Amino acid sequence: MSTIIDSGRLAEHNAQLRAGLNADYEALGGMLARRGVDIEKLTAAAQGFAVALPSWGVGTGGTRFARFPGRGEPRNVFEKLDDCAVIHQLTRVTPGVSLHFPWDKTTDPAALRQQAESHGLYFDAVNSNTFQDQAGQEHTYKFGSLTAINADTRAQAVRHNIECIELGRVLGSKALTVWVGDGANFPGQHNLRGALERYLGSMREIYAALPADWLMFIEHKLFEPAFYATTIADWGTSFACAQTLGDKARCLVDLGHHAPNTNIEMIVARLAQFGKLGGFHFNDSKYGDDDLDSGSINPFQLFLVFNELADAAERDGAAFKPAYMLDQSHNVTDPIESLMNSAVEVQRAFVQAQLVDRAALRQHQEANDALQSAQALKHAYRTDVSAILAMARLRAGGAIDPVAFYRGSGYRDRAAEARPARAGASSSGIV
Ligand SMILES: [Mn+2]
Repeated sequence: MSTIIDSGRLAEHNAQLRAGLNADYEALGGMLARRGVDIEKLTAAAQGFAVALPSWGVGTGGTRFARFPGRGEPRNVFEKLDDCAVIHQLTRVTPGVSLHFPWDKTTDPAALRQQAESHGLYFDAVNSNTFQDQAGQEHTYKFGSLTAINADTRAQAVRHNIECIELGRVLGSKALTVWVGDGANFPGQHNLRGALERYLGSMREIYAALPADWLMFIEHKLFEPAFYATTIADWGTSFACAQTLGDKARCLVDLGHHAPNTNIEMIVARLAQFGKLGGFHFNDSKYGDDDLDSGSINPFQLFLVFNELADAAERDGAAFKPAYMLDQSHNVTDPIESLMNSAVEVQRAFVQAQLVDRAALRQHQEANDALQSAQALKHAYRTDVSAILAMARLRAGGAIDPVAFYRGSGYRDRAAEARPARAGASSSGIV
């Protein structure tokens, strides 16, 4: 496996922090043992966890108002993969990369796959894009894509999704994520039922093109760019469509795509119960689809989501395998640092959820003891599992402190030299 990070310097970094980590790990292990928990099992679980990177996340993001480009941004999908490799080499928790077409389209997908494999990376779900017009495209998506009134526009959007599947097959992906911004800005602009009927008609054609071992993820979003009525606005619509389309269609939960204060963990529980939870786009938000770093605003919500996932895993066993992906927009940070930190925060929530004493929780629930039930969750959530995460990284060949090592590595300086800024470079989406 090729490495972009100097392994000698990484060994030095880890050697400097090793004694402190050992002491913290031993202290935490002793505390957990008194609770009947084997720290080694948790560390092994942490090492087995993975969350995929969004290729569009390694470039600087933006808002509707402006984008302030960072230094050394990747200019094409091969450079994006290099940045993803750095994130994975240091955190050891992000072996998958989710691509977005046509932003990441290449004439040589086999070479792309080879580069990914040389970095120890694979391709997770591929994402289609019919929420903006592409150069040379015949029909505009201004008034919708898969739901467009114009049949030729719908056919063009369907063709694009099928092309994504074909590219994904060469790359080794096993899923297609479909998010459409289709909807109406004015009451009366759409026949609400008619728009969903057209969507289902288009999606049936895409579904029919899925290979036997592929899944299709339907991503809902409450609003934006449609501000009155988005066709796939909520999990109920997503669920109904997934049920209608068939077993390979599942629902994808992007944490930012809900109204403020929505009980997202309950949505997760519902979708898991009915076998339709396909996966996640992790991020965080305060007001809307803010695409902030995972765990930066509401880490307790992230923990509660993973608590439901742990419950589902216990009930459904190995068959329960949702896809975990990050989907964030980094406007004021180095995207590599944000993605490393966010991946670790998602892994943290996963490990904290393993700490919930489920037998005790069930007893409290059956005794209608609301206070102790809540405490059972809080007890797990309050446990600082940082030493477990660091030990998992160290044992897998990563960095004890990924951000500190990255800052000292000079990677961004080298990237800035090798990748001089040019107009219209990397596409950095906000999706
Ligand atoms: Mn998303």
